[in-house]
Amino acid sequence: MKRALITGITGQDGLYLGELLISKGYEVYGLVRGQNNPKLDVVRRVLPEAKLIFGDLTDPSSLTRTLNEARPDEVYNLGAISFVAYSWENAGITSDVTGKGAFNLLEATRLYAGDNPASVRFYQASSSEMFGKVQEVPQRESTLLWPRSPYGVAKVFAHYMTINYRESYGMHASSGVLFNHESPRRGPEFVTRKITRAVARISLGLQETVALGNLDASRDWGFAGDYVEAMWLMLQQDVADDYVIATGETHTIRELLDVAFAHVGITDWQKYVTQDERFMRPAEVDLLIGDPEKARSALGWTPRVDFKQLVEMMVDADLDEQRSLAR
Ligand code: NAP
Ligand code: F7E
Repeated sequence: MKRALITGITGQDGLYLGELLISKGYEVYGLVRGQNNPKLDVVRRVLPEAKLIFGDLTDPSSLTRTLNEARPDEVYNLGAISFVAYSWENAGITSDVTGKGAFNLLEATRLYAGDNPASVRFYQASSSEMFGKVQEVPQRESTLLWPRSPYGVAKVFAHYMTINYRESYGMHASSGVLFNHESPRRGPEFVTRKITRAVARISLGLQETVALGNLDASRDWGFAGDYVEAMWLMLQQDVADDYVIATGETHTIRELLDVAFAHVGITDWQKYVTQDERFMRPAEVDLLIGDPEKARSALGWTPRVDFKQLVEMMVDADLDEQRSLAR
């Protein structure tokens, strides 16, 4: 039985990856931070088989203890402060967790692996946010990075540190440059879920309007359930490498609004949407569209859920949730 350690197991991807690995017969260990973490109940319900260990990416000794207890064959570093807008207001802690936290885990894993650094496979959750002010369209593995947020800068540090540990110590360390991926488990602060939840509530008469920021940004949105398969595939390769994971399609926030509102029979969504300066960013990433060709040819990975299916799945889940809350 293979053993895997997941940091960020309480997050969207952590839950999907935990389910995938358990379905493949892995013994799954999850790092959980904080005293009385409010997401513990969700993890215990979705992943009753997972063994949870308390620690924090900013606390190296807790990572050493976690590795000794979990004795993993594979380490998936999904833990991060991941909300881009928050990262301007909290750049220090974002650097500590999202950037230096990855280094802390790489170093703890290297020391844990001892004489055979490649014996423990390592996945780093890199991000399309690293492309920022994009230097090439579509973005691929070789595209120059130009981050536009403290979060993006922290991810660039973690990305290059992962490559450096591979090149310096021969670690089997891979970095997945994942474009935006969403699901009904997405945090409500991200634009997809904010919209699908508001659409559900507006259609049920529970909310009148939703306030948003920039409606013209374009994102390459995929389904989180598809993307965690790519993470696992990367660690099954003989040689570690970096891969862009994306759908190859891009859509604006306006298109997202079209599809989400149309799903509940509303075509004139403009009267339900206001724009608010508070949701504008100091520096925006205008256009993201990834080229997933390397992942397709080397890993055999392709996304299964398209944009419309994704948005409709999220609206349906929010309708169910809102109806059950109203009961
Ligand atoms: P998420 O839902 O925000 O989950 C982040 C996870 O990190 C949570 O489990 C959180 O724990 C944990 N965490 C935060 N601070 C920590 C700390 N100090 N020590 C240990 N764990 C900590 O993010 P996600 O959408 O699942 O994304 C997973 C990873 O992929 C993240 O690294 C994210 O930056 C990256 N990524 C995401 C996307 C995307 O579109 N979703 C795209 C590219 C890359 P708590 O529950 O305790 O807060
Ligand atoms: O914003 C615009 C906003 O917060 C998407 C994270 O998972 O993906 C995610 O980062 C776009 C931006 O995601 C609102 O300005 C408009 O252009 O959903 P988001 P993100 O910033 O792309 C990357 C790949 C990650 O790695 C991150 O961890 O939507 N937008 N109005 C808005 N965004 C939000 N949140 N709220 C609004 O009201």
